[in-house]
Amino acid sequence: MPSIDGKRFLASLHALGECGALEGGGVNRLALTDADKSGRDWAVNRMRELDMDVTIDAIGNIVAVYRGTEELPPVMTGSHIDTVRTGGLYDGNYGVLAGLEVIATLRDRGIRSRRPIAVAVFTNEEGARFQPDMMGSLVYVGDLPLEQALTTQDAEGRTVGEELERIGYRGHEAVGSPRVDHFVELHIEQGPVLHRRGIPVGVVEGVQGISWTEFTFEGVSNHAGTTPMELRSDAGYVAACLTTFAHDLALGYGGRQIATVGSVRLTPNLVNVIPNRAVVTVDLRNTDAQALERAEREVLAFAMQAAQTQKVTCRHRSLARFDPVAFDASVVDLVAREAERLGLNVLRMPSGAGHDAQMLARVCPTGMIFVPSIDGLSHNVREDTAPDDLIQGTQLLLQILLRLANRPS
Ligand code: HGY
Ligand code: MN
Ligand code: MN
Repeated sequence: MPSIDGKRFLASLHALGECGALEGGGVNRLALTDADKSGRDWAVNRMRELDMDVTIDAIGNIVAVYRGTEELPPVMTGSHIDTVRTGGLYDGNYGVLAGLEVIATLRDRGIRSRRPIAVAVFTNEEGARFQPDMMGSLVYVGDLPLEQALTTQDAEGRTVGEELERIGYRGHEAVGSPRVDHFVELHIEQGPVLHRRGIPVGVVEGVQGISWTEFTFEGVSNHAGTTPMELRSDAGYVAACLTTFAHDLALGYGGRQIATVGSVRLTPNLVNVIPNRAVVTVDLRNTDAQALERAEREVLAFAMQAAQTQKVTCRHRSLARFDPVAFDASVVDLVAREAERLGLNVLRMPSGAGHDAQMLARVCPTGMIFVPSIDGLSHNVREDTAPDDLIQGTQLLLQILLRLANRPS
């Protein structure tokens, strides 16, 4: 098996990290911003340098194909290069650049596998600006109508379609092409498990369920100094109650239940005005589908009750909802086998984060490989992974892609 060029690969991570680089470290490449465009341009340019056939589809997914010796559906890898506002160098970027390093290694040696190998950059995996997350891959597999995705708005009212047009990535290729033979995504764990246990490879068995809900509470703005407590309709207070309720509910459930209130927007957001409006997001996740549904019901019931007590109205809408996903057992076993062939210790585990792989799993045999995140940090500018782990993970990806691309049937 050919060995990747670790130095070249690490340099590519830092080169892409220049696109949308934040002062003091980290990256801000929110989906479809100019920074995302600069990252996309960098990736497309690299794909073309590697003589790959690059297509851009109607939702902006970029698919680059390294031709095989036979015209067959490609084995695909890839991930995303959009980030959260306080992103790191590796979330998503690692999987895309590792895929390109695999191609560069094969090309250096003039190796052509039987099946083509594709590297994909999926649009708006993060869902930080436009919801749901994994938007591009969900459209790619046909489970989110293209029109619905294109008309999705951000908080300022700009649509996905307009922003794709503006950055020059509203492609003409029909979504979902090419049809994919297998999909394998390499990603950092983004949690503490592998690093804490000193294990270099996570064999990902699936992804936990994800539920994002936006609550809008509306009360009455009033003077902070003259309004007696019993006369208030304080939307901000209901938002605070919901925040602590969701947190305590997750602690009470135990197991893998987690809850996050990541965004609270108060209006008019002034020190001496009782807020008349609060828009709150609640992110609930669990590997257990029933427990997740129960948590959703309890959070909704509490929100309605708390609003009523404060004489505040409550509206809610789902921003994203995905059931737990199990990856294809044969791909999961292949990841474990190839890691062991490299003499690497492995741990079979679920993914806490959502990934494009959970969407590709709807249309082809799919699996994921994790490498450790130092101190489990991610969605944080200090996100970091040891260079050896990054290189080992890429070498493992190369072996798995070649096994799949060269298999006889
Ligand atoms: O939210 C997630 O799990 C992913 O980062 N989109
Ligand atoms: Mn990611
Ligand atoms: Mn992420």
